[in-house]
Amino acid sequence: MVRPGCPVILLHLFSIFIQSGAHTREILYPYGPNHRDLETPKMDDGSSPEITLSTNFVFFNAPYRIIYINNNGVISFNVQVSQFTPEAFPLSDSRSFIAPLWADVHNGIRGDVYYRETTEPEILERATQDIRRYFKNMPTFTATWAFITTWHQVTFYGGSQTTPVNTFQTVLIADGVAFFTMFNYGEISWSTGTASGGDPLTGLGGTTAQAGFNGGDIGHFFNLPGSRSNDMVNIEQTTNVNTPGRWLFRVDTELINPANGRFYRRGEVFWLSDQCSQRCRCLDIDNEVQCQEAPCGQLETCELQEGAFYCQPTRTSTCVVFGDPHYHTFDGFLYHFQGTCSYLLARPCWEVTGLPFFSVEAKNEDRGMASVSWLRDVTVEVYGHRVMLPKGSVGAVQVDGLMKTLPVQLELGAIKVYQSGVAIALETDFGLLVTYDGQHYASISLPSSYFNNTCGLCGNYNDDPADDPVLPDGSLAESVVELGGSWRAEDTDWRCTDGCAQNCSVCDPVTEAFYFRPDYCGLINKTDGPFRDCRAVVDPTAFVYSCVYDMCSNRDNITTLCQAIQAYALACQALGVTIRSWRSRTFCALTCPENSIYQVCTSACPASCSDLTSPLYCVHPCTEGCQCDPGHVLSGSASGEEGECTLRCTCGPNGEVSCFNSSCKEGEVCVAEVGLLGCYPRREGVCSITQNSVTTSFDGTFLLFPDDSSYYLLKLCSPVPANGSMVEVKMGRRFVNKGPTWKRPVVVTVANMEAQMGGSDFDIVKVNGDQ
Ligand SMILES: *[C@@H]1O[C@H](CO)[C@@H](O)[C@H](O)[C@H]1NC(C)=O
Ligand SMILES: *[C@@H]1O[C@H](CO)[C@@H](O)[C@H](O)[C@H]1NC(C)=O
Ligand SMILES: *[C@@H]1O[C@H](CO)[C@@H](O)[C@H](O)[C@H]1NC(C)=O
Ligand SMILES: *[C@@H]1O[C@H](CO)[C@@H](O)[C@H](O)[C@H]1NC(C)=O
Ligand SMILES: *[C@@H]1O[C@H](CO)[C@@H](O)[C@H](O)[C@H]1NC(C)=O
Ligand SMILES: *[C@@H]1O[C@H](CO)[C@@H](O)[C@H](O)[C@H]1NC(C)=O
Ligand SMILES: [Ca+2]
Repeated sequence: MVRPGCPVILLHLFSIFIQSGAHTREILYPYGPNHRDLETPKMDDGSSPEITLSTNFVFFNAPYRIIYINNNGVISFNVQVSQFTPEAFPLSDSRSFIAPLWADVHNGIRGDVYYRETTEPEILERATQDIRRYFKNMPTFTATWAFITTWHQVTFYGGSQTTPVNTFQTVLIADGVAFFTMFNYGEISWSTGTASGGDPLTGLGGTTAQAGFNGGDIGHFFNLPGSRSNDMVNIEQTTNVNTPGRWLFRVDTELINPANGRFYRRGEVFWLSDQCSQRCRCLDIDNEVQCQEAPCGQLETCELQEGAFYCQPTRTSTCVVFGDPHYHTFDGFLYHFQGTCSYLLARPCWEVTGLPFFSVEAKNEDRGMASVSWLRDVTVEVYGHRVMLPKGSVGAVQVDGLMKTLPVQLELGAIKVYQSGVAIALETDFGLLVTYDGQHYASISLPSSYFNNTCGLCGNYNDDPADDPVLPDGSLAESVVELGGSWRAEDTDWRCTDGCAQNCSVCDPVTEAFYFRPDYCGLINKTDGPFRDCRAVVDPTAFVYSCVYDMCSNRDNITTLCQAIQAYALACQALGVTIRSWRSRTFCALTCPENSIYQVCTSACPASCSDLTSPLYCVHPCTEGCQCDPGHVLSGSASGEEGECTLRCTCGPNGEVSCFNSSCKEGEVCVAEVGLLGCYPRREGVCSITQNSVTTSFDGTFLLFPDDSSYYLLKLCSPVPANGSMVEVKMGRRFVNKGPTWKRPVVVTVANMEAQMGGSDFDIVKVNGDQ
């Protein structure tokens, strides 16, 4: 059963400090029979007997004295854990435990699970040094107690003596006040037992291992990055303490403290050093980080935020296009332009190192009235991709010619496209934010790094509104038609025009005054209205006039009025201004899809099945729109299916997202046809021939053929089906006296067409006898 949404509680973080080649052995504390370790029973899902510790161990604020070592990669408090298929934390029951690698171990087949409580001086000394090294704020920490548990070369349920093994360790360390858990991952090569859907030979696939902490109530938990994904088998290459394979946490406090490690989300951009000289990006493959020399740009400052450095633009400016289009430039200049072609809204005018190129274009259309036009599609080009936000689109955009279901991430998260309130938002890692509501309202927000360097209908972004109506050659335009026409972009619509020059809107003074009333456009400007807190931030004048203009052009059309008011509401919210509820059941009501409800202030980066954590990191102010009901998150389409052929993800009833393999059927390939990705018949069977042999047939056989006959290489065996077409490929006979360049001809017949290749000139192809 496929559900449209899912509850959310996963943390999905990635660590940065990655080096290749983990030093497997060195990170493990000494263990085994030589160190007088005890062993758990060699059985499936077994556990140690109850162990009473010599001291309390404090975990999420609660002291525990009783622990169990469970074969399935779990150290539990007060109760045994024999569950073999891991679940994501937090669990809905009250079990509290520490899971270095929760998966279906079978040490009856292969491997040992060792444990010992210890106060050996050399162990305590090593633990002391490790904690001091990784927790720089605890220089006097002195370990007084440790408990070492080691899963040594254990294989999985359903495996054998020869199936892959995992070696990992948990060291509990304490000084009576502070309590730590260290995970040391040696060699991790399987993730799943066969009872959890794993492969019997590799131990991969299925419901993969989970690592982290479960506090026994819903509020306290921590999932290690990659948990319950195939990434778990690379966990020995990850760390939060700059030592591959090692993860260290202080666990006694309310929140799990991941040492001094700073997590970066996949795709996140940050700078190394307080000079911001190295620009880095966290890739979402292999937990890697890619860095390059790049200083901050103009009007950017290097700032420390939550332990990491970022080049922050000193400010951002927004250009808005709305209604039958009004253009409100980066510098605040307003004009009405009614062209119906494609126009450049903004791009950098010239190249500046460190400033990525982008361009935003809009295609306008007329909607039945020749004198006015409206936005149709907004197209953004960036990092070599072309993303089109089409008119009326909900939950999908076109990426490089293909329709994709939202959310979409490109270039490892450098470009993100997602639903944001009523609009689709496209955001890049350099701070460009383009939104379009699919109806009439688009905005382009650009950081000040592009100051005095933009071209297009959005102006030149130099804080001077007066010089915004400039032509590409730098001179001032004499009319909006001239201005608009000068920024025309390529357009296949031959009938488009640059709009009317004069008397575009016709409204007599009385009607105009009517629309200025506070129950019409005047609502925007009402001193005690829903936007009263915004008046000081965004000047309502231009929006009121635009609204009246639109109402005059679209006489009494309530949709037009709602859109004009919405434009002001969105402009206010984009700047973080609180607006009050202005829609009602009877006025401009917004209908929301199933399982969602209209909110005047909802996250601009709502959680989706592909990124459950986005609201936690959302830097954009809230926006009006449809908010998912509790327990639901956005997914591109109702089934939660991704726009790819290989992975189909569903949101399970307990909040887990499971992606299973639904690749195309045998004989089909995942390709795009007419913009839609899907499973289509494979055209990959290859038969290779030379002049005298079939080197590989479709099924891989080698065949020699004699020179003196002609052959069918391919021919339908059964009669041609009524709806199919005839196909035939023939190889001609060899003639010995034709010279060295002569090639045996190949004749291909499809339906009524015949093509012949070969003969004396290989470059010439004869079709139906003609060259
Ligand atoms: C903008 O750039 C132009 C040309 O590079 C320069 O002449 C002008 O002074 C700049 N304006 C501002 C406000 O920086
Ligand atoms: C525009 O309208 C005004 C008043 O209605 C009229 O006087 C003027 O001639 C019109 N201009 C054009 C170009 O139609
Ligand atoms: C907006 O309201 C103010 C104060 O009531 C008024 O002075 C101004 O003319 C109004 N502007 C518009 C465009 O209606
Ligand atoms: C109002 O304008 C919209 C386009 O913005 C159009 O779809 C709708 O049909 C119009 N409504 C009326 C009553 O004319
Ligand atoms: C999905 O199935 C295909 C074909 O059966 C296989 O080649 C591929 O490795 C599978 N992918 C995963 C992630 O299991
Ligand atoms: C051709 O017709 C057969 C039988 O009617 C049908 O099963 C098949 O899908 C059709 N193929 C195409 C390409 O339309
Ligand atoms: Ca300007």
